[in-house]
Amino acid sequence: MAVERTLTILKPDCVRKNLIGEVTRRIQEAGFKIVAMKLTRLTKDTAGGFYAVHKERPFFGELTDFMSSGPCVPMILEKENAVADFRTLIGATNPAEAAEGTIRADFADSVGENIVHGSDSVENGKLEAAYFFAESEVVANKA
Ligand code: 3AN
Repeated sequence: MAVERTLTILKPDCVRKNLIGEVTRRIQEAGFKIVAMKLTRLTKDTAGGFYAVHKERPFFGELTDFMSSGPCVPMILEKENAVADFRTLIGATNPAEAAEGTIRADFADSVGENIVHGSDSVENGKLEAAYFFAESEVVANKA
C-alpha cells in the first residue's frame, strides 16, 4: 500500500472541549505520523476558502461561522493508506451514524460540530495541506 498524506483539522469544538491531547493521542496510536502541525484561528473568509466546494450549500454560513469561532489545529498526517484509514478512525460526518469507538462517535455533538476534518482523497489532501502549510513547514517525521 502506498504511503499517503491527509490533512486533518482539530476543529474549534475539539479545542474548546480540551480534546487536543486525546484526539492527537488516538491519531498517533493509530499509526499516523504528524509531519506538520499548528494552532491557528481562521477568519470567516479563510474558512470559506477552505470549504469553497460547499459554497452553495444551505449550511455554508453556519459552517464558516463555526470554523472561525475559535482556534483550530490543522495537521498533515502521513501513513500507508492515510486518507481512507483516517476517515475510518474519525467515523461518519454525522456522529449519530459514526461507528462505535470512532473519534466523532465519542466526542462530536452534531454534523456541523464534529470535532475533526479529514481529507476525502489524496488529491484534495494535497490541496488542503497547501492551504495551511508552506512546504518549509512540513517535516520528514521518521521517529
Ligand atoms: P466530511 O468533513 O466528513 O468530509 P463533508 O465534506 O460532507 O464531510 O462536509 C464538510 C463539513 O461541512 C462537515 N465536516 C460538516 O462539519 C459540515 N456539514 C456537512 N453537512 C452539514 C449539515 N447538514 N449541517 C451543518 N454542517 C454540515
